[in-house]
Parts: sequence; C-alpha cells; structure tokens
Amino acid sequence: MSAKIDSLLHEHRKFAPSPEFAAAADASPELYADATHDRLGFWADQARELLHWHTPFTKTLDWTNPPFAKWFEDGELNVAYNCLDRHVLAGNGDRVALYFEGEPGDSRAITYAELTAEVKRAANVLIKLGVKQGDRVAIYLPMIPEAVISMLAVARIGAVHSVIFGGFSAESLRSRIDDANAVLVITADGGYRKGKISALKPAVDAALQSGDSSVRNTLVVKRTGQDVEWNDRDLWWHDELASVEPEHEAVPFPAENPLFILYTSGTTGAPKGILHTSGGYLTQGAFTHKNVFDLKPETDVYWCTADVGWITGHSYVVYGPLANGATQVLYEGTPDSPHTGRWWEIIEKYKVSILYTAPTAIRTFMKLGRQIPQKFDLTSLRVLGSVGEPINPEAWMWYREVIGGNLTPIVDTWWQTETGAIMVSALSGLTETKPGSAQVPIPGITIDVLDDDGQHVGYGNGGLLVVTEPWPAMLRGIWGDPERFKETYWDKFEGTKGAKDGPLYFAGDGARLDHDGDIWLLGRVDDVMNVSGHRLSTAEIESSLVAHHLTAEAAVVGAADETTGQAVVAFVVIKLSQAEEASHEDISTLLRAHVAQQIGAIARPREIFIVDELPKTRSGKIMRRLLRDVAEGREVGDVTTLADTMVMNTIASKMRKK
Ligand code: 6R9
Repeated sequence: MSAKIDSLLHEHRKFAPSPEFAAAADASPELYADATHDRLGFWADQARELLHWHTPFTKTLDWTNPPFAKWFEDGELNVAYNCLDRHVLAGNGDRVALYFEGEPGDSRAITYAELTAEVKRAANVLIKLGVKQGDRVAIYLPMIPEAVISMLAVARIGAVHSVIFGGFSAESLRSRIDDANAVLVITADGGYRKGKISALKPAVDAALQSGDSSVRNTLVVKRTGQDVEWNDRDLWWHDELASVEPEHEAVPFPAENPLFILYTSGTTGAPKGILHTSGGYLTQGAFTHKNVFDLKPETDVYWCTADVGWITGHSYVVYGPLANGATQVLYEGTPDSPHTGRWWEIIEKYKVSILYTAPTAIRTFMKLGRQIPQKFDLTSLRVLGSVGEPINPEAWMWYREVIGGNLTPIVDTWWQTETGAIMVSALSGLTETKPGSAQVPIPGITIDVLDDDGQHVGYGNGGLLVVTEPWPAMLRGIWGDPERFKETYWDKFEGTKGAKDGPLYFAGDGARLDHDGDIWLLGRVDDVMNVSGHRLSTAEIESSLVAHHLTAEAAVVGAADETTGQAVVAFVVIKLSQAEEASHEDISTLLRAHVAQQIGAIARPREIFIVDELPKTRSGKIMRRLLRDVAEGREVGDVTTLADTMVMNTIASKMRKK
C-alpha cells in the first residue's frame, strides 16, 4: 500500500446535536481529556463505575505477553448478576427489560425481576445437566427471549456460550459444535420468519446424527408447536425450567473467565472462533452503549435490530443494554413481515427512542420509498445508529431526514466481532457529525491509519486502519489456535517503524483521514481496487452510484483488466419506481457518466450490470467475492453463506445472456 488512496469524495455537511440534546447528554468532553491524560486509569474508572465487582481489581492491564492481554485480572465479577440482579436490588425490578415482539404479532413485556427469575431457573437447569464453569454451550435459537435467557444463564454459571445464527445449516452447526466441543445445545422447535414457520430442531438432529459428538443433551424451547422428532438426549425447556429450584445465587468468576466464542468468517479457511472474556468486554460494552447512544435507562426505549447470532446482538442487544439497565425491544422477524411498514409500526407502538441498525436495511427502505415510514409516528426517536458497513452519505441523509425527522443525531459505529465493542464513533451528545464518516475513536481507544511500512498517513490520505494499544473488549484469541490469532491480526506491521512501541492490531479495513482528522472507512482491504495505479475504494464508487436518483443499491468490484490492472465493474439495483423508465443500456451510460462526473474519469465503471438483487450474507454484507467471479467470467465460488443462494444463479444467467 505505498500509493495513497485517492480520496475522491468530499463531504462538507455537518450536523451538531441540538442545544437541548447536548445540554441533556451525560457525556462530556472530559471523557476524552481524562482518557488522553491517563488511558488505563480512565478504563479502570469506567469498570468501577459501570459494573459491580464482587472482588475489586487492583491491576488494570497486563500486556507483558502481547498479543495476549489481561484486563482487570485479579478482579472478580458475575456478568449475569451485573445484567440482572443488581438492577432488581437497586429497586428497578419492575422496569421492562424486554418488549418482545414476535413476528406473528404475539408480544410479551418482561421486567428485570422476571428476566432475573427466568435466568436463575435456566442456570439451575444447566447445573442439573452437569454444565460446569468453562464448558461450552451451543445456542441455536430464533430471536426470542429464551435466546437472551440462555446466554445469561450460561454466563451466570461461568460457562462459555457459542451462539450460532439460526440461519446456518446443520453442517455449519456441526463444525462449530465440534470446534468448541460443546456439551449442550439449546435450540427451539422452530421460529417465525417471513410469515412462515421455519424449523430449527431438524438441523440440530442432522448435526448430531452421527452420534459421535461431544454433545450430551439438547434443550428445546417450544416456540411454534410444530412436530419434532424426539431423541434420548432431548429435553423440553419448559419441563426442565419447571422442575428446578427458583433460587440461584450468582457466584463471582475472574475477570478473564471466558464469556463466549463467536465464529466469524475470515478471508481464507474455516471460520474463526473469536474468544471474549468477562470484565473488560462488559466494561467497554456498557461504556459505549451509554455514551455513544446517550442512554437514559429510566426513559429510553432502545432497539437494536441485530440478531443475537452476530456480535452486534451480543454486545448491543444482550450485554451492553442489560448491564446499563435499559428497556429494549426484541423483534423476532424480518422487516417486511407481514407488511413493509413493520419496523416503523414497532417504533410507533413502543415509542422507541434509540434505533440501531445497518446501512443495508436503510438502503432497502430507501428503495421501497419514504411513503412507508411516513405513515407512522416516529417522533419518539431521538438517536439513530448505524453499524456493519460504511454508510454512504445519501443513505445517512435519508436516515436522518425520513426516519429522524431532520433532528436526530446519527452515530456511525465502526467495530468488529474481534473488537467486541464500538471503537470508532461519534458520541451523540457531543460530536458534530458528518454524513458517511465514522469519525473519531471513542475515549480510551487509540486508532491510527498507516501505510504498508507502518507510517502514519497524514491528513487527507488513506491507508490501513490499526488499533495501536490494547483495549478492554478486545478478543483474547482464536479458540484453539493462538498461531492463527497472531498471524491474522498482529503480524502485519511487525518490524515496521509504527510497531516500535508495541504490536499493532490490523483490522483488515482500509480507511482515510480527512483534513479534520476524521476517519472514513473504505471497506475491507480486499475491497480496495487498484485501477491504473490509483487506489479506489469500492465504497466510494458505490456511494456515488447510490447518490443517483435511479439507483437503489450498488456493489462495485475490481475485475482483472489487461490494460489497467483492475477495472471498476458495478452491479446496480434500480429503484422500483424508476425500473420501467429507461432501457438498461441507457441507464448504464447515464450512471457511468455520473460516476465520472462525481468522482473522476478514473472511477468510471468499465461495465455496469443492472440486477434485481445483490448477493448478501445473512448478516447483510454484500459478497463482492462472488460478483468478482462473475465480472471476471469465472465459475461462481462457494455461495453457502449467502442469505439467498439463488441470487447468484439469477445474476450469472443474466450475464451469460448478454
Ligand atoms: C460490528 C460488525 C466487521 C467489519 C469491519 C468493517 C465492517 C462494521 C462499520 C464497518 C464501515 C462501519 N464495518 N461497521 N465498515 N463503517 N460503521 O459488523 O462486526 O460482523 O465482525 O464485521 O464490518 O469492514 O471490519 P463484524
């Protein structure tokens, strides 16, 4: 990466929080000052202030054996106690913890006292089934309260959960169970998705069919009531919970006790089991949830739309919000079931005040048109969050105008499964926000943008995003593979100038620093193209394409090109309302000219393909690798992680017809 990423987008709009919002916000500029003055002292203060420690810690960080960090090592806490019992003991037992909304419209309000009682029983069931501290429990559930209850029950007894997204196949489930040697699987008969019942238990049965796994029991939640096959190892959740004592006392565990493993796909090889531990993870989760979103636990209704199968669901549905005593919505289904206004209806119903979602969802709603959200009362919203991908300025502006009534701060939060919690983001009560930029490291986090030699790139330039100091919620390793942990994240800058003061964490993302020092994420580095020696970001060209009124969604890839090295190839979804207006050829000519005009001739796509849908993973990330296969005329590679595996067939057959 010696050449500089050509920074082609110029965004000058800025939005400060309203004076009233800023005045009522808890976060103050002292947070940054304190963290700069004494970073470790700052995190120690946060850990003491935000959490209950059964045994106070005396050491903040042990970084004597990098990259293996230990935070608050001699302290002891119970993660579930922090998320439950202490709120009840403080007199907040009647506060609603979860407003559960099932897809078919069934709903349930669960208070902190009720949630605590359920988790205690579930913990007693786990103990009865012989689950001990450090044992791994696989959780394969829909977005129902039992998913949250299971995670907290596992945490309460010091065991380790591995949540596997309900959309994954039996094969993926089996490989994750085997990698972690799980002793128990918690699942359900099925769940509701897109207006239909979708079965879960058959996948567990298939995964365990060969009989040689580490799993001793499966605990089955009855959600849909559909028929299920029954094996010797199977137990009904409701029977077991009814059969145990209601009381369970939370005992403390060391701060570095493993809390969970979460599998995430790397660029190569089998998924990596990212390991997180207790005290540091909960500290940063609670801190960021409180300060990024300006949470007021007594009055806010918070809703994070992520599934608990992803890191966002772990940190910002379960641990952060519950540690902070928040009231939140938990929604089982999809945004368009039974109608396309479902999310807005939920916001109106519960008077949701903080919404945290992904750019891909926002762009889907843009495609459907603003008349849908405009049918609902969204005035309760006061903070909007974005996560998962770069959010292009067009989508950012739409989110603010149409959903946020031109008033709400938007926080674009950059982080990863590996970082455990938000790393780069505005603080909604403090920061003047810029559409499209994730902006600044949160207090206590040190980020830099470096070139390949580990040199700081300087304002106005692009390079690679690194974290320069260990942070509380950082991954503690890859389950069972310390070598891969080092290679993947820590070897990249070894021996460079930048690394002279200690190892640097390589995030795998490209980023640009603007002249204010704000950070713009440019997508994974494998998504950065090199066209005629110019570095172009897929995100930047996509953003330009989406800014055109014809375009709903766009994905850009760099395809091998004899003359230019790589060439820009774009796949574009046209807005429904515009689809009939012009021929594909006209549209593609128009859009090519538009990009050339907006960014420069160098960025003009060599080809633009109009498609009906883009290939996305179940977590909503565009799989550019597959589009690159198409653009380069190859057989399309492994599509098993796509949400809809047929999408690629449709796209590929379209290309052949051309
Ligand atoms: C939380 C989560 C991590 C990758 C990350 C980056 C992309 C996430 C982003 C963002 C630009 C943001 N990413 N948030 N890119 N702006 N606000 O999504 O974790 O599933 O592990 O993905 O997602 O590329 O490296 P995970």
